[in-house]
Amino acid sequence: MTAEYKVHGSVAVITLANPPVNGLGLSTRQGIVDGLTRANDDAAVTSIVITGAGGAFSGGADIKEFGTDKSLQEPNLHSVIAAVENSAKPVVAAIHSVCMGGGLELALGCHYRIAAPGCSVALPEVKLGILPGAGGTQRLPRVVGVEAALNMIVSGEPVKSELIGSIPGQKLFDKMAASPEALAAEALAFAQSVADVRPMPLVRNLPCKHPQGDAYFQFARNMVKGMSKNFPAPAKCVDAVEAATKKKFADGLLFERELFINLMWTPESRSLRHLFLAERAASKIPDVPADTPKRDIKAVAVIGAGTMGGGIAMNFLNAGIPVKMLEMKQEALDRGIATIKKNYEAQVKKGKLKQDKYEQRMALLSTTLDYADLKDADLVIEAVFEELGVKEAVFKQLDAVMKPGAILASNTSTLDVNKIAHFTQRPQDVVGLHFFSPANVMKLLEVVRGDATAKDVLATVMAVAKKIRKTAVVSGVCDGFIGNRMIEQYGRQGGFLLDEGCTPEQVDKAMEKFGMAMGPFRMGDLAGNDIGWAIRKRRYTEKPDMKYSKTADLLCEKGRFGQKTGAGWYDYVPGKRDAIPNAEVVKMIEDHRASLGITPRKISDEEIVQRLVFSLVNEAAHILEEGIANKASDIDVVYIFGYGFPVYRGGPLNYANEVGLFNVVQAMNRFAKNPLDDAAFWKPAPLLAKLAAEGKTFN
Ligand code: 3H9
Repeated sequence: MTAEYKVHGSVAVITLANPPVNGLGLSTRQGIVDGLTRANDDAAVTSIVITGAGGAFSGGADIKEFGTDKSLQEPNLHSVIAAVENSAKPVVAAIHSVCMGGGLELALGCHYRIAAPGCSVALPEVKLGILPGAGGTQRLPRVVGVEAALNMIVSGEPVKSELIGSIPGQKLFDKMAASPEALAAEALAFAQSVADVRPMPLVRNLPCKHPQGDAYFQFARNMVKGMSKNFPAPAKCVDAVEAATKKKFADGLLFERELFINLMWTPESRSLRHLFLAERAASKIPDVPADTPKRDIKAVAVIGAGTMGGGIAMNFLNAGIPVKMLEMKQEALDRGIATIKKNYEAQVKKGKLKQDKYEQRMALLSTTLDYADLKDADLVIEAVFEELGVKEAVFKQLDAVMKPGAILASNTSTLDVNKIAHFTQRPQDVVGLHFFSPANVMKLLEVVRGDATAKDVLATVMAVAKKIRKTAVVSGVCDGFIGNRMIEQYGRQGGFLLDEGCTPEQVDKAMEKFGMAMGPFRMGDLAGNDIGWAIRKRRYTEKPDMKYSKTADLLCEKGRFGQKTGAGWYDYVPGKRDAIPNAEVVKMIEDHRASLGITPRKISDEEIVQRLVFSLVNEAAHILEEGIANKASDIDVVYIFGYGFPVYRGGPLNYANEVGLFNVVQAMNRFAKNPLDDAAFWKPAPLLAKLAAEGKTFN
């Protein structure tokens, strides 16, 4: 049982004890009901306190139980809350640290609530694509008012307990404890003080009205329209709260339940729940246990003050970690510092950063032209030109000056981290830290594990990633690692689609309608088409049999490298990022197509999306099979946080699971028959073929 029962004098205390956040899983729910029964049966007990062990009152329903039989098994959360409400002795919730979702709903079912300051209070279900399903939409408006409740339910954002406690007339908290430490004793005293009060108060009996009813909810619906384009939950939250103001409590509860169950089965909710767990699972490396010792990272050095180096440095400055930047020339350092300042000043101007914080961050930044000055850094990240010879020179110097035990990281996006490691005498201390541009904004960090990388180095960089608020995913060494290796196939399909009859605009629009932040051609223009060109040139000699459309090369021969040259697949006006279709580019594509003797055909959006997304899926299956990625969900995390894959589709592999792997393989077999495509590529990866044949999914 994951709930403890103890009696202190006349008060029974039920303590939720289901780490890490006291999720309300079956055994915890059972524990609460058992505790209530015991307390009610014990004549010496006159009141009951429910609280949580460790760092939470409760984080809500157990997300890991969703979709399993346990989530439906009695006592479900409704029955638990009914047992609380029906207790013949008053029940007091003693809330602290985290009180979210089902945890808050449980507290709302209690007769009284006492809260410690500093507790994060939320109904965050909307972030999982659902709505509060155990009375939250019906009870919260009754205690904090309709507007505040709807705001909390639609945003899912936490509000601090002391803030709620300070709202005049609020009925969520009957009492605020003086401090988290004082909560337990104050809750016992409070429970004793209300032991004989009858009738016992229940939130369900409070009135729930909005003076401008219909007008307000119309306004609320308009407000959520924009945010809920691809998410069904926010609009349903409005419906549920409106029901609280219009229906009898019991009917409102039934209505909420129906909406909750329907949302639970939407692909959007499945995807968001998948992503919640995937993001947290990404930090776990199968052979690196959580208790692996970590090295202390108190000072960081960055080699290279270009866009990448500057962005990387900002991450550490933001986290309060001092950074020393090294460049070959003073002018390069000056330019780098100026860019960092410009970025911070833009944030100050927008009100996103306070002036004193900006100054504190800049004070943590120092510069040098001399490698010897880096000797005290605990972690050094190289962000120099992407060429093995250049990396070799840098790593040899680092090996000579860095103190023993320092971590030597490369920000390479394509080069062999094993080779880089062996430029030093300490390959165990070398790791890849592939930041995505702009490095101070993008959440993804690919941690590239070399053959020799020590486990404590991995454990350390994963912890550092958390500290600088990155979502880190471990990749083995291969060309392009996880993300760029997959994107190469995606780009290749984009090229074939142009040859067969599409315009860049048509492909981009189809992908953006699917939900990608940007279609492949707009993305190419943003990243720089010359980067892909350099890779293809390498491929033409490395893999002469690999088939590529030559259209992108023709574009690059015209110097149309993308936004940085004001022209790529599209035209760009200085200072703006809008992609303007260019007739010459379209003509260039048509001429090239004609030179190949291809008659253009009309290609559906569905085919565009399938070819592009399934190319990611097939390459991902190879990556998984080769052990480059530890798990399928890591690949989804890479694509969501690094490549603008739509959150509500949960990543390419989750999307493939939703489509059904059998259907994915069928589509690949169809694509393989297209003579203008690459039949060899479309042979389903063995892992994918096997899973499809067995009716399984990537999870
Ligand atoms: C709900 O309640 C439905 C009801 O309305 C109706 C039911 C009928 N369950 O984020 P962290 C785990 S829906 C299970 O890194 P932090 C998490 O997986 C639920 N596990 O820590 C991770 O595990 P691991 C509504 C949970 O300190 C560990 O805790 N509630 C749950 O940065 C640490 O997580 C939510 O949506 C859970 N509910 O933040 C709350 N929550 O160590 C979502 C967390 O194995 N949770 N875990 O990887 C959060 O917002 C944050 O996790 C929290 C802690 C603020 C609690």
